[in-house]
Amino acid sequence: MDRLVSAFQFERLLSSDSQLKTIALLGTIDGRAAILQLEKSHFDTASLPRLPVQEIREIASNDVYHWAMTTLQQSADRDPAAKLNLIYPASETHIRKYEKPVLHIVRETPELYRSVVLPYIETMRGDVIKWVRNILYEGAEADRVVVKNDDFVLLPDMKWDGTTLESLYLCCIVYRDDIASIRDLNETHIPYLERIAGTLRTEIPRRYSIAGDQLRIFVHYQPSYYHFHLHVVNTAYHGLGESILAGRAILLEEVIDTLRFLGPEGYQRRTLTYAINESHKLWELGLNRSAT
Ligand code: M7G
Repeated sequence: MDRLVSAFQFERLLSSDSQLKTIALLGTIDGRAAILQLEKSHFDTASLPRLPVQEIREIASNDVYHWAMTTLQQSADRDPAAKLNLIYPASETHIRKYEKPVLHIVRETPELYRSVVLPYIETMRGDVIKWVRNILYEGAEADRVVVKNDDFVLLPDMKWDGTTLESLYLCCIVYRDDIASIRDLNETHIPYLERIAGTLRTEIPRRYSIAGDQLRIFVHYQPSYYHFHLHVVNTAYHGLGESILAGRAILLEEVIDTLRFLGPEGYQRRTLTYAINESHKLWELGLNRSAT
């Protein structure tokens, strides 16, 4: 990875978010597209009472108030300055995903799902989810797995630094490959989903000091990857931007209860209202005609 990062040739800024303290850069490595994302780290309170403050440039003082800019003592093992994500080689879909979003609320009717979204999902179910198969069957990230059973593998999400409990973010990937998104769920899946929810809420507190009811368990619609998976995040954590907002995230228990009312057709009966990025392929494929 060190070699890849040093070979990264900057091309343009894809996005920057002052609230999330992230930037995503597009560049090339050995002539192929690469995305480098940096996210400034949270403070490591475990190192207190040692103060990490290094250089200080005072801005002003007034009465009992003093403020300044500072640098921090940092090292990649303890107190890292930032978390780095590299996607290489990056596809056109990756580039669209990391570009500054321009979001529109769309209403996806059952008809639009069948005519526009389903054919798109079919095209997305190939190599793009290689990383999922690697985790399920090839032992990728095996040393980080939190729970593995007949239903799923639970492991730290790529978005998490793996240590800060406040921003705990786990990804639960199921073994079933017949559920691309919530659109494939119906009432027959209720016991299955209840079992998963129950296991997550009892097993995670055994491994992290967090209560079962402090876990926000949700799915995305649209997800980026069409193999059923759940996001599991500390309820105290809000620094996830669009990923956790209404219009993208749907709580697992809400999904289960909705299924009780939808009958055998399940989610394919619903009109789903959500936010979609203008740069998402589905926007130009037809969702632009369904904006509210
Ligand atoms: P999503 O709802 O399909 O899309 O979630 P999103 O990425 O727009 O949220 C997929 C989830 O899987 C995200 O939370 C990703 O951060 C996470 N993820 C993606 N990849 C490629 C990996 C990976 O290779 N390893 C792990 N542990 N998590 C990943």
